[in-house]
Amino acid sequence: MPLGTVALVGYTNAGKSTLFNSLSRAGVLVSSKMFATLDPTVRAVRLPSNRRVLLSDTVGFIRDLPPGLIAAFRATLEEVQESALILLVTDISNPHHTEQDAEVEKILKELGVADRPRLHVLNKIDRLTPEEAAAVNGNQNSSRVSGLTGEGLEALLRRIDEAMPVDPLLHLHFTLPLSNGRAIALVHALGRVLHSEVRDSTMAIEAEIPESVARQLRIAPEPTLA
Ligand SMILES: Nc1nc2c(ncn2[C@@H]2O[C@H](COP(=O)(O)OP(=O)(O)O)[C@@H](O)[C@H]2O)c(=O)[nH]1
Ligand SMILES: [Mg+2]
Repeated sequence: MPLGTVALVGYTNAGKSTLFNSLSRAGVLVSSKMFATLDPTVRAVRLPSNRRVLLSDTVGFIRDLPPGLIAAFRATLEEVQESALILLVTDISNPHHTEQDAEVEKILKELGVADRPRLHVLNKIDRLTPEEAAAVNGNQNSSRVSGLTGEGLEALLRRIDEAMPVDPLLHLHFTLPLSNGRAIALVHALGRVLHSEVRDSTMAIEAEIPESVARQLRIAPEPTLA
């Protein structure tokens, strides 16, 4: 059961947050409560194949970001850098969408993720006339959708399923500090916890978790005592 993180990126107003909400509804939200309290921009979503992925919303990409903001901006985009798959969301109804995508592309390069597996999401297809919509060429790496009406979302979820790299489950014993609620929630949402036990201020866990999650949380296997 391969797993990982899918990051939504795109210019401000492209419809990322709307898609974040409609995709997590369409994809059967899991562990919503656990995540809502920890990080409102990350949700676990089940794909048509039944595997789970984390979907991550990001702040808008704006033109000419002041240099002073770049550090803060980078920090919020850590999720993008650690993602297995990037969804580049375009407002296809905006006459400047080509320019906007070029700006986003620059930032993806800056973040060092220009080569990350990617799907292009042509959003707001509902705002086009049938003639305009027909002229928008979808291809293997692009999906025409409307985050507002839900059109194309099931097909997009299937694309995501196909595009996610294989991410094997590892059977690990490890401990996490109880103060690291985010990590504990991640392990429970994306892995299969076989045993857990609170010891002082840590949680000792035996679980099957995806390799990507182990890497992200820097969980190293602990020698099991014979
Ligand atoms: N017509 C239409 N409007 C949309 C669609 N997706 C988003 N919007 C609208 O576009 C605006 C920006 O959406 P939002 O999700 O906040 O964009 P973000 O800045 O990329 O997160 C909002 O007014 C949304 O209601 C869509 O598929 N169709
Ligand atoms: Mg948003």
